[in-house]
Amino acid sequence: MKNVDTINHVTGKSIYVDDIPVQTGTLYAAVFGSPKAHGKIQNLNLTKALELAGVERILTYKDIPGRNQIGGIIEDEALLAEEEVHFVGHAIAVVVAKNESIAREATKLIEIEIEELEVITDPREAFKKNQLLIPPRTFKMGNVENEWKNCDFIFEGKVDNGGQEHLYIETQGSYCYPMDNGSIKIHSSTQGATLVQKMAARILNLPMHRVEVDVARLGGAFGGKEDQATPYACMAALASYILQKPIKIILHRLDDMHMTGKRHPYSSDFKIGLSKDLKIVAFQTNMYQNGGAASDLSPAIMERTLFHSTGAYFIPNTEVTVYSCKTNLPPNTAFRGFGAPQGMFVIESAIAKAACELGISKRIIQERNFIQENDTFQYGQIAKNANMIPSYKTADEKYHIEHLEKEVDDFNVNSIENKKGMAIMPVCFGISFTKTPMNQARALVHIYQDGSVGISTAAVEMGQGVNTKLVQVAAKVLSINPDRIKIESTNTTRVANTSPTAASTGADLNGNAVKIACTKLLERLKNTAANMLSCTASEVDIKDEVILFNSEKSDITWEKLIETAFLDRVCLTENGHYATPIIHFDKTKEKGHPFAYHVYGTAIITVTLDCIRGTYDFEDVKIVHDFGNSMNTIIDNGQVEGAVVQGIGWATMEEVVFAKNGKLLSNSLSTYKVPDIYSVPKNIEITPLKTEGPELALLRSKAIGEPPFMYGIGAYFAIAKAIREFNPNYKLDFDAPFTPEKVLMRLYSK
Ligand code: LUZ
Ligand code: MOS
Repeated sequence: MKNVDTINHVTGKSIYVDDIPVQTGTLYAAVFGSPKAHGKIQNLNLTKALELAGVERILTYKDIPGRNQIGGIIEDEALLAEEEVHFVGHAIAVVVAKNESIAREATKLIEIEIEELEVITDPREAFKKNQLLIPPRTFKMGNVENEWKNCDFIFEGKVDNGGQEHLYIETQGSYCYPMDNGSIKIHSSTQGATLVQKMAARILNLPMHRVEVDVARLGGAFGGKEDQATPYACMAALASYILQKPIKIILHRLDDMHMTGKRHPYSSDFKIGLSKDLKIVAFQTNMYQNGGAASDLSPAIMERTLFHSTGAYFIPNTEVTVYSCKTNLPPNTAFRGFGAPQGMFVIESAIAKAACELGISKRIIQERNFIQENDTFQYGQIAKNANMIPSYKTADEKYHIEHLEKEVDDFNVNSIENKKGMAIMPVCFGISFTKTPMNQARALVHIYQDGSVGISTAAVEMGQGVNTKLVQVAAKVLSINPDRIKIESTNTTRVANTSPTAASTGADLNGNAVKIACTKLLERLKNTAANMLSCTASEVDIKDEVILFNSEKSDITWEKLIETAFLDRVCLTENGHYATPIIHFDKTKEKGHPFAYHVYGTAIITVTLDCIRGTYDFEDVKIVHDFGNSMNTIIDNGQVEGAVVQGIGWATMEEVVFAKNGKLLSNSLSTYKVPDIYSVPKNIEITPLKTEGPELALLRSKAIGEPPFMYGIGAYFAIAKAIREFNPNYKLDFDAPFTPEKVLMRLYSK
């Protein structure tokens, strides 16, 4: 089934926040952000800005009727700065004006004096000064200290990874207007409608039932709108509530780039010990997470880094510590993978270092250490249906890995200016929010009198195709034509207390809620059909919109059934509630069973370097991916392709650069390079691993959003390999992204 939104998207008919027809009297807001990364506000002079014709009002923290606090996990983030600013772009005031350009113009007329304080942008420096957002956490298994002496080889090293700009096509935005009874309605480009509702209620000192949040769809999010759509929705809500006017705020791309947080850069130290037969015996790492100026989602991201710090491997002795460091950057936030890519980059680097020192292929060490059935993850969960080795074996059978390696070697023998490199990237990613209570969802299903169906859930459609999957579930359970089903906007008055659409769980959680609601409706409708046919409910069924009696077609159609049920006063509405069973986690022991299941896969990435220029081409990515029993191969393949390209972008070309004074230098699309159609691998071949799929996945179709992102990490090691082919003196180092500049330096390093 094709994505239900495709035609509206490509014909420009889909409505995003900025497309909502505005009410008469709508005003526009723009944010005044701090020009300095750290300091005390000595004086804020709004006079000139207020004098600009068309400016209606400028709001500061003093105008907030409730609490000036939007921190979700830790309450350490003000909506509008009070005495101090902590990063460049830190919101201080909201200008409200007759139109957008006046509002923006006025922000430039605001005068501010800031007594500057020391600026820290580096997480290790923050750590040295004891600037931590939260206490560190450690996961361990076995006993690392005892085991070093039993290792035949020990290697140590340092690993750095950069940030990543989300670059959703639709920037952060909100449209908000007052309703009667002192209520407000907020349209927000958020992944988490309830998060916006809760924070706006807090800011305005309203009960949550006075705040309605509606999300039609997002123009991309990638995690960037899990938490960071909230401030802009709250600013619109604040202005709307105070002025009693409709308010629109849409961030300019350049403001969005410098005000919002990104993927977390990490700097890490590792120590890895191996036995003679290349089994990893012990692994120890300290990771310094660059959290930015406030906690935001950093504690949860830290947690997922810990969970995935051993990658796709079983390591009997581990000790992994993450420090969440406070720096003067915008608070870093959720981004596809959510800390897992950073963790996996470290273990892959450690293996690469060992391989390089031992003079063997990295693949040999990878192969010997993959996690297997019944192995214990360092967080206590036992690996079940562990598809790592099956995915690798399938890749080997289909693509003949040694043969591919030989092809690369042959090419390199005969080529001087160009060198090829190949790398294997295994993925094992846990599905479920790591915070167990978040793994719940609800669906509200209405069947209307004409037999059409309207469904509301907590899921936010952001291009990932979740609405299509929800349609498929309802169509399958009710056995009706998908055209009869419409997915409504995500709205807090229809579905309350939602988890954000995140953690790759959107389809599993909300789809299962839809399945539960539709199943209940089906049972009820079978009773109606049984009455109509004067038989028992167990004798009837619905197939392709026709009622079956003892498996034979009757003359009762879906429409007739619904009409009769309505006249019989049968309830045609149902609510489904789903909470992932089995999962639990004990933070005091750092052990439990946090994930419903894992997604596995193997990618083989090949690169060709231009050794004169340092540029590269990824011509070929071959993937064996564990989809389970994919319910929609068009959508799922699209997610794999997009994720791989985004992952390669993070590992190679996307370089977020801040100056020492905390100013973002890669602040536009001319200085921040993302993969374009020319840098996308020419061939991305995706082979589904043949499995049944787990029961806890929606219709046994595994979560797809994030896992394939991490295949992109292989790009780094493919490049490293190719550089060594040209320059044998190059000792591997681990400092992503591997930009052409860095590649060129290493091609000629001594
Ligand atoms: N968001 C979140 C996530 O709040 N918790 C998670 O575990 C998570 N994992 C991946 C992406 N977003
Ligand atoms: Mo996310 S990184 O919002 O799943």
